[in-house]
Amino acid sequence: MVEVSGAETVEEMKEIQTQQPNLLENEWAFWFDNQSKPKVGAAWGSSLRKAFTFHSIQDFWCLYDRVFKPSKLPEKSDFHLFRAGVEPKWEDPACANGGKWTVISSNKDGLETMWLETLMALIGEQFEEAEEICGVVVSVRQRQDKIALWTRNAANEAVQMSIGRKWKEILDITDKISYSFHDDSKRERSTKSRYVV
Ligand code: MGP
Repeated sequence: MVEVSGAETVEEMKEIQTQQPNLLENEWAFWFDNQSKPKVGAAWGSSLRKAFTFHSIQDFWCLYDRVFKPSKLPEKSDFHLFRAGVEPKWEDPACANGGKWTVISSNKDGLETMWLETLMALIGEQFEEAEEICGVVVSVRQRQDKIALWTRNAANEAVQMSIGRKWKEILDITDKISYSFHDDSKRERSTKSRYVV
């Protein structure tokens, strides 16, 4: 058990622990996008919502446990965890010159585990190039579920390759993963892979 100075009883300790949240290095926000019942003619992003911003490990666990698990998502929906102040859109200045690494998942348990591992790596700032990372999106789809790690400077191949390698290590996967540029996605629906690791 973590020792809390100044506490003499368990009750006092619990009280102090609830008063002293373990602050994360950065503030993060959970978002969701439920596109399962799209409105006719609605623009992309019209169902995208910011849900909660948090700054402590306690709030993270509470939000994750109660809501932000892919198993709770209906088909055609996404959860996002992005740095506070960055919107999960190509149009956001932090994402505008960026791209994403994508991992495909063929089974729901694997998706759940990879999502949690990625969330913990982000809020725990496990990537050397942490500032390069905008956030992560989990997408539940009929064809195949996926997780995409969004980064800032797509053209910086060395940085993206390093992030891709580290992500695979965190997820403990050996299959190849690929990186696409948002700029390419804006131009055409099926985007080519720019980097593979
Ligand atoms: P996508 O991210 O390439 O794939 O977006 P998704 O949502 O996994 O696709 P699905 O078929 O599996 O559902 C698909 C389309 O959504 C793009 O071609 C765009 O038309 C639109 N879109 C997606 N994103 C992330 C953005 C965005 O950030 N901004 C805008 N304007 N449109 C987007």
